[in-house]
Parts: sequence; structure tokens; C-alpha cells
Amino acid sequence: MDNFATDIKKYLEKIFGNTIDEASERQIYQALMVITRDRLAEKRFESNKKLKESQQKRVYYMSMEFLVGKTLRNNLYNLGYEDEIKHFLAKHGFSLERIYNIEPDPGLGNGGLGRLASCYMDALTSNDYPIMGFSILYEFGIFKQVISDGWQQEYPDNWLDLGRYGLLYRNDEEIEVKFYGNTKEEWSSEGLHIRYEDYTAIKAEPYDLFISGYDSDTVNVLRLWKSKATGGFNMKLFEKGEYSKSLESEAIAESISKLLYPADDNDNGKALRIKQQYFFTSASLQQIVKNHYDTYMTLDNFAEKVVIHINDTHPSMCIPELMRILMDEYEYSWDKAWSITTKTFAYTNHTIMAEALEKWSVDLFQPILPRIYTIIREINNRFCKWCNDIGAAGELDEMSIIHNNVIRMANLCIVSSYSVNGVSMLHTEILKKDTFKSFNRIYPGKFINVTNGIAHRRWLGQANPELTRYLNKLLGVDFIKDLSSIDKLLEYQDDKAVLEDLENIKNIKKLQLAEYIKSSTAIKVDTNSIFDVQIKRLHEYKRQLLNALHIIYLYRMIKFNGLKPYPRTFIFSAKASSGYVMAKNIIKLICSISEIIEADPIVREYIKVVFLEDYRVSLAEKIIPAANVSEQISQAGKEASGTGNMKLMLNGAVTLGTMDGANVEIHNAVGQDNIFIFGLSSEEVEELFKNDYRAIDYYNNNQDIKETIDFMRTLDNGHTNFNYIADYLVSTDPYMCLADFESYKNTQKIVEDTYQDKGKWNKMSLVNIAKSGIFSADRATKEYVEKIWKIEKIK
Ligand code: 7GP
Repeated sequence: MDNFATDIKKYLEKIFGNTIDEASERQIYQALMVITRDRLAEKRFESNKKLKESQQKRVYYMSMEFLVGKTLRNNLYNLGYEDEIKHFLAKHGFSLERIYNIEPDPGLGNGGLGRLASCYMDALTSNDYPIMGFSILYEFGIFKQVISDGWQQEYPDNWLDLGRYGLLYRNDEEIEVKFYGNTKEEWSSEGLHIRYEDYTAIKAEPYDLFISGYDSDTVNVLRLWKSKATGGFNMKLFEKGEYSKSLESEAIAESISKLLYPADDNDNGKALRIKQQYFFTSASLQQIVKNHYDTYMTLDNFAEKVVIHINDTHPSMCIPELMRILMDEYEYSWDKAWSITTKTFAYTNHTIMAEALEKWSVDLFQPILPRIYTIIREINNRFCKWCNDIGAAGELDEMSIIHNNVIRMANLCIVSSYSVNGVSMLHTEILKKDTFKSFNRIYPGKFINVTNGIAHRRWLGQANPELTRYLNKLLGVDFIKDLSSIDKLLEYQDDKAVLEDLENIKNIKKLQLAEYIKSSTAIKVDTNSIFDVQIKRLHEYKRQLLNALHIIYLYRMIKFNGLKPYPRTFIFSAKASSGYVMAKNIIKLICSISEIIEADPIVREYIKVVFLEDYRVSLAEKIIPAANVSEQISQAGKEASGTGNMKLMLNGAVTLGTMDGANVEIHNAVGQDNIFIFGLSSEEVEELFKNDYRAIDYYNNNQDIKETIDFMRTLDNGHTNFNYIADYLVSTDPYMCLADFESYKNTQKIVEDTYQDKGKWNKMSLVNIAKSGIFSADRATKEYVEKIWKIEKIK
């Protein structure tokens, strides 16, 4: 540590010509980022040495998204330097907290899938497993959301400006990736050879982000590829007069790593997206194969030493890319290459929403990746033939990889991977019984479940130091090391003093959040009110609209029917994909309700609505510890798992939810009495859907619904009205908000009543914390290790 302080001083002198007392916060920030990175690089060298010696199997985690969150606090926390640096800086008049705030959130992802990838990298590193992540170095991450007059506005997120200090550029490991052109098949005495001509090559430059582990010697790497032109233009084409084509490399290179697509759960068939996907999978695969070959001088044992995990279908081009490398570059036969490939890949599915199952039209795909296309076509031909042989030809409409001139990437993944997993028990059952039922029949045992988990060190240890310190002292166990030991807290479920202490800690976190709310929205909230939180991407299926509708119901009842509910603060935070009109309208609705209530001296005494802009990891870290109620109200069967539900529970919020995703397992863990469940089950939703859900009947037959919707039509703050949304609710809403409204409303009333029984509520909250052990990412990744990857800790 002494060294660390010395290093800070030296860095400031060398780079800025300053002493520490002359330095600015910005300079201190840079010094801390760089020194921490270099420390991790040194540690990485040691753990890599062990890894090379042991020649053990490794996992490569492919994901278009990693929402790493701020890195500096996490790294100092993990390295155990945090307290000492805090004191050292304080001696010189600096606040470490303020320095942390300078770091931008690397927003290299949209939502759940991206954050999960980062939680897993953290957990695996803390548990000394050898894993390397691969993704894209997006110049612009997920947009910055600004709410202006209730409408979402998107601004570019130039995170590299300040975020780049954590990255290490590895110019020794650049790789070329090829697009377009033509393939020619050539037969010689040695067999078939593929000549790939007239392609456009671009450069992939690697930037490494080190991932630290808690109390561990291991440092893993997340490698982010940046696209670059190969240098100059294509002289030959230029001479032939094909000017624009000669500049192609530059144009493509410019665009590929430019920005993260801001749409999750849907893909709109963009050529750029195909290029992004191939760019990072090809660079990564070339790198992995080369490393393997350099170590073993053969690829015959590739599948014994390498597992490649595909985080949803976005990286699925890894599969044909490995086939290509094995056949075209290392002269493997199809059969040998296929045998290696199908033992190498494992695939996780994160959604059953039809619009998110990736499909590419052959016409779009083939010209961009001609060789990759021929390989996919051949995989499909052989798969279809095999289905014929085993009597499954009748199900090829569902299972073939290419269907009606469209490539179905999930099907490619299922056919080519040795393991497919869903992310909660319910989700996996739906995959097996419904979405992929024919596949499940022909590949018995291939589908398995691994329920998601979260990095509790970040979501409790760092986000809620007050609670962490208290529990540490109370329980005398290191639940930060091993979250399952937190169940010791159950012994205190009837201990009044403990329950009160927990309530006090919650109040401290609520006060901190209230200050943030005040500074960012100018709304003053009452910390005695129930903090009711719904934070996640804005999607119709997640039903922020159901929540909003209930608030409108309360508003009307307070204003016109003399209802005096226990005070509640409804807190929302959510980004909508930029092209998602309905989602943006729902944000506008929520913001309008907030405004209307603020302007009403009676209603605002009881309820308040707060929409916090720019939802991101660091904002979640502020909101989650302060929540009393965790809204997990998706239409049953639609939310694959959810992970916010776990983070909130871990911090003592009580779930109000449908029997969906991991809510089912939270319900199992805490028991009926410690959760508020409402609404239709996934089977009932299916049933109702088949029987033609008629929203209008709910409107006509339920007085509260009718009055609430009619009232919603009168809401109008100046220039906007919400007829459009009211119409949707009573007609086409496929997520059936009205079908669950009555049950939701009644359960909300139970929430309110229960909250007023402080003893009871505090006990529920305690049980939730105590039962959160199974939702640690340590447990989830252990299941990946044991059930899928079969890897060992670094020795
Ligand atoms: C999300 C799911 O919606 C969420 O339920 C789950 O907890 C999370 O993945 C992690 O498994 N899906 C995405 O974020 C996503 O982009 C499209 O899915 C492929």
C-alpha cells in the first residue's frame, strides 16, 4: 500500500508535473485508474503463468454486451486497498467518493443479459476460474437518457473520454477480419480447397479490461475489439476505377465498433449488426485458435481444452467461424471439424420473446459473409438429412436452420452446441415444452437450467456498506466470501432490536436516495413513505403500464373518493430503445402523472411518482438499497428470469410480483408469507390467449377499471393526452394488463396494510435478505462450471 501511495505521487509528478497537493481531482482519478490497471496487469501475469503451466481447460465467454459498471471502486475493493487509499487521499484533502464519481459507467450493454455477463466474470474471477470475455469496444455505449418535458431524449455516451484509462491496448495481437468478396471451390488431388477472393479486410485491435476477484489471486481479462481500417485503400480496385469500393475497408471499419445497438429483445435486420457480430466473433475465434495451436501444436484436442460460451445468439457466428478456421486454415475435413465444433460450444437463451429470436434474411447475409453462409447452409443440409433419417422430418418447419430464405440463429446454436440452457426454472421449462419442444425431443438431455445469479459483492458489499458492516458484526460470518452463510440471519427473525436496526439502515439508504431524487428531479419525497421501485428496461411485457394504471387509480380515489392511503413513493427508472414508440409513450405517461400529482396539494400528500433519468448500473446501486417494494410484474411466462428482483431482495426489499421467471424461485425460497404474488400464472395466460383475450370485457365488467381508464382519458397536461394508451389497454394489449389489474390492485392494498405493521414488514424484509444466498452469482457460475463447462480452478 505504501507503494500505492508512492505510485500515485510518482504518476502525478511524471505525467502532470504536480505534487499531490497541487493535483486536481481529475488528475488523481487518472492516476488511480492507471495504477490500478497496472497492478492488475502484474497480478494477471502471475495467474496467467500458473494457467500456462497447468494447461487446464478454459472458458471463453462471448457476449455482445458487458455492463461492467464502474470499475475503480470494484477493483480497489477487491484488491483490499479501498480504506487505505481513502485515508491517504483524505490526508491530502481529497474524497475518494468524489473521485469514484468521475468514472463513467462503461455502458457496453442494454440490460439484463449484459449485466449478467459482468456479474459472472466477477464471480468466476473471485472463485479463481479461468475465463476470458470477448466483446466489442463500442466507442459509444448505451445512450445517455435525458427526460425533457416527459419525453426521452437520447444523447451520445462518449465514455472513452474518461473511461479509457482502465484499458490496455495490445497492439501485438491485432487480427484481420474479412467481409464481402467471393468464394471459389477448388478441387485438387488433396481434396477441396476454398479460395476466398476480393474480400474487404479490416483490422481488429484488442483492448483489455482486467477483471479483479475478491480475495483471490486471479485476474481475468475482458478483451474488447475495436475496428480499424487495414491502412490505406485498395490500390488494385482504385486502379480499376472502383473508387468507392476501394475505400470500403475504411467505411466499414469506421462504423463497426462505433456504437452499441440500443435495442434489446429485438433485432431489425441491420447489415451493420451482422458485421458487428462477425467482427468480434471472428477476431476472438482466430485468437483462441491461434493461442491453442501455439500451445499444443495441434487442434485435435481443442474441445478438451476450450469451452466457448455463447451469450444468447448474438455471438452465434462463432460456430461457422470455427468450422471455417478448422477447414480452410488448418485443413480439417468437415466431419472432423464438426466433431470438434459440436463439443466446444454451449449456448444460453435469455428470452422467448419471438421478436428477439434472431433471424437473418439470406439475401442480406450471404453477400456480407459468403463463406460463413455456405458453412451454415451445409450445417443445415446435413441436419435436415439427419432429421429425415431419424423420422423427425415432420418437425423441420420448426427446426431447420434456414427456413423460407431466413437463417434462424437460435436453431443454429441448438444444433451445434452440446448444451443449451435457460436462465430460470420456469423459463427452461417453457423452452423445453414450447419454444424448442421438437429440439428437446430429438436432443434429450441437451436442455438444462441454470437459474441466474448476481454479484453480491457489488450489489450488497459495495452498494450497501451500511448493511454489510452491520450484518458482518451481527452474524460473525464472511457472507461476502460466501453468501450462503447469510441465512444465519434467520435466527434473528423475531429479535426486535435486530429488526429495528435493519429498519434504521433502510432509512439511512432511503434518506440518501431522497437527496439524490431532490437533486435530480427537484421532487421532495417523504422517507417515511413506502419506497416502491420498478427499475428495468422499458418494455410492454414488463408492464410498467400496469403499475402506472394502478397509480392513476389511486390518484382518482384520493382526489374524488376521499381515499387516504399510507404514503407511497413510486420510483421508476428505465431506458426505452430509441425506436420503440410505445415504450417512449409510457415514459411520457409516467412523467405526466408525476407532474400532475406534484401540482395537486391533496394527492401529493399521499402518493408521489418519481422518474429517475438515465438508468444505469451506478444509479441502480443507489436505488436498490433504498427500496421497500420490488415491482416484478411482467406478464407470467415472459420474463426469462430477472436479476433486479434478486438484487432488491438481497437488500431487503419485498417482492410484489407475478409467478414469472426467477420470481417463482424467490417465492420458493422465502415462502408464501414473505412475498406478494398476484395475477395469472403462465398457463393461465396461455389459456386466455388461446381463448381470445378480450380486454374490453374487463373494462365493461369491472367498475374500477372502467373508471380508471375513463379518468386516464381526461388526464392532459397541456398538449398531450393518453387516449392512445387507453385504447391500447382496452383493445390490443397482448400483455393483458387489464386481466391482472384487479388482482394487482388488491395485492397492492395488502402491501400497504402490511407495511404499516412495522414488525411484520421488517421480518419479511429480514427473511428476504437471509434467503438470498442461492441467488449469488457464485452459486450460478458453480453450476455452469459443474454442469456445462467442466473446468477447474486455477491451481
Ligand atoms: C434478459 C431477460 O429479459 C431477463 O429476464 C434475464 O434476467 C436476463 O436476460 C439475464 O438472463 N434478456 C436480455 O437482456 C436480452 O437482451 C435478448 O435478451 C436476447
